[in-house]
Parts: sequence; structure tokens; C-alpha cells
Amino acid sequence: MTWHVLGAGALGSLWATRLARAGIPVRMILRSAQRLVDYQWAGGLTLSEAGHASLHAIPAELPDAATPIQRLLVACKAYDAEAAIAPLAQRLTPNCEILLLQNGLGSQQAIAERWPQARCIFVSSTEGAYRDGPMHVVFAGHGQNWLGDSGGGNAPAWLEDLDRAGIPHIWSTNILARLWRKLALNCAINPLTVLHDCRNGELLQHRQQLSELCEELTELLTACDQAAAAEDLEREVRRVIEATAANYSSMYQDVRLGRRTEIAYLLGHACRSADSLGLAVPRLHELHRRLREHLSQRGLPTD
Ligand code: NAD
Ligand code: KPL
Repeated sequence: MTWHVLGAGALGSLWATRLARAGIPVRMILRSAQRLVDYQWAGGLTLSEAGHASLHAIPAELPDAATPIQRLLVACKAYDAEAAIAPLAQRLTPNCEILLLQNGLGSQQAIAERWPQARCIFVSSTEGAYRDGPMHVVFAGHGQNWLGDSGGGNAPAWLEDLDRAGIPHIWSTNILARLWRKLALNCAINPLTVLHDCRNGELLQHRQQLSELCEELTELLTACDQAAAAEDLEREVRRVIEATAANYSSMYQDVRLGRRTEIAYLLGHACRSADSLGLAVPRLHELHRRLREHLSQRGLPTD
């Protein structure tokens, strides 16, 4: 069974190169003829890992290729994912599987609703990778991938492919709890690092602010039937801040590099969820407003 990988960015390339080097059939789907030319010129994808670079000549195609797609790994940003799948719709087999690697929440549900014939597997990843030039990815941090089907169902047999490829993974029977927990951590930490212009560790100087945000996030998770994800949230936020004290958050880095953030799928999703439940979360709304203002002042999209 071929893995089609949509999005030859950091995580898509990290997954594709590890699958390919284990001898598992993979095809990249690139968004334009120009990118396909660039890709062929580069000879494939280069993975740098522990100071060692390797080139992987993974076949690539455009969305309008004719072959059916049985398994699709979507590795675009949350704001691009649904639109990126749309041109492939005719190629998706009736019982296809779509793995969604997006951070935050909202994009996965939109995709699952739009293509109900597909089995959508949500993935929450703590692995770290970044692009170091066109078609070149650096494996920056070991982590874990939790995979799960929010509609229930058993672990798929192809998890064996991940074993063979050395892609760490855990099948989760409550993937939404995992994604909500990560969303809450990202909502508590990432926007504050942008607004205070600081590394994660410096947020310990803003304990009161963190504590108030955690209180509202805990209420929100509980109201969303995610009590397990809400457990000891503040303590976990502090643990993550301490463990990543020297790092700049992903949102901080996006803003610094003038890139669009995934705010709509993090703080935006949290605020929309609270509104739909009639739950008052004034501090989250105020943080969302200040962050959007900050982005707008820098000419960045606020959604
Ligand atoms: P990225 O920007 O490096 O890669 C996204 C890729 O998707 C880009 O190459 C882009 O050109 C491509 N793309 C966009 N629209 C497309 C289309 N219509 N057709 C084909 N390709 C298209 O992003 P990333 O860092 O790999 O992040 C992907 C997701 O994974 C995000 O939601 C991110 O939050 C999450 N994530 C990333 C990391 C990491 O370390 N990079 C870690 C955990 C989670
Ligand atoms: O995931 C993160 C990020 O930077 O996006 C952490 C380190 C948890 C901070 O929220």
C-alpha cells in the first residue's frame, strides 16, 4: 500500500523520508508544476539527522495525477489542510484513510465532515523538524506521535509500517483528549511568548497571568467533556515551561519569521468553543484580541 504524502514541508518530509528508507512505497504530492520541477531538480528530499544528511529520491506527482489514493498523510498547516485535500477528492478511494498531522483543533473535524467516506486518523506529534532550504528537512527533536480515530475503531494494521520506519507512535483511544491537552498548553504558553517577546522560560515571571489563563482553560476543557485533558493543567504548563525554558515557542518563531500562525486553530478554536457553550472566558478572549492586534500590526493574517 502506497503512502501519499501531501505537504513536503518539515513534518511531511520527516515522515516520508523515514518511510521511504524503510522500503515502504511513498509518493509526495506537490502543489504546483513549478514545485515539481524544483523537486526533481533537487533529486528528492534531503533529511539531516544527527549531523548526517541523506537524499531520498521519493517519487512525486501533482494533485491531478490519475492514481487512486488509499492512504493520505496530510502534513500541511491547519489553515491549508482542507483546501489542499480538495483537488484530490476524486482520487480518494471509498474506504481511504486520511492521517491528519495538524496542530490545534478544528481543521481535522472540518475534513472528517467534508469527506465522511474516509477514515480520518488524527495525529498529535511532539517530534520536531524544520526546513533548512527547499526540499531539505532537519530532524530537530525526538518525540512521540499519538494516533487515534475520534470515531472509534481499532488500531490499523499499517502501524507496522511506522515500526519498520522507526517512527515512534502510540495508538490512542482518546485522541481528542490528547489534542485538547496540547491545544491548552499551546494557548497558555505560545501567545504570551509573542506578546512578552520572550523565551518560554521567561513566562515564569508572569505566574499570575499564566494561572488565570489555566483556570479558564481548565473550565473550558471540562465544559467540552475533556475532564481528563484538564487534569492538573497548570502544573503541566509549568512543567513544559521549565523543560523548554531556553526555547522560543513555535508561534514566537512564526511571528519572528513573518509567517502565518495557526492561531485560529488554537486560541481561536478555544474562544469559539467557549462561545458555542455559552461559557465566559474573558481572559482568553482578551489574549486572542491582543494577539490578533499584534499580528495585524506586523501585517500578518489574524486568522
Ligand atoms: P511546513 O510549513 O513546514 O509544511 C507544510 C507544507 O505544506 C509546505 O511545504 C507547504 O508548501 C505545503 N502545502 C500547503 N498547501 C499545500 C497544497 N495545497 N498542496 C500541497 N502542499 C501544500 O509545516 P510543518 O512544520 O511541517 O507543520 C505541519 C503541521 O504539523 C502543522 O499543523 C504544525 O503545527 C504541526 N507540527 C509541526 C511540528 C514541527 O516540528 N514542524 C511539530 C509538531 C506539529
Ligand atoms: O508545543 C510547543 C510550541 O512551541 O508550539 C510548546 C513547547 C509546548 C509550547 O507551547
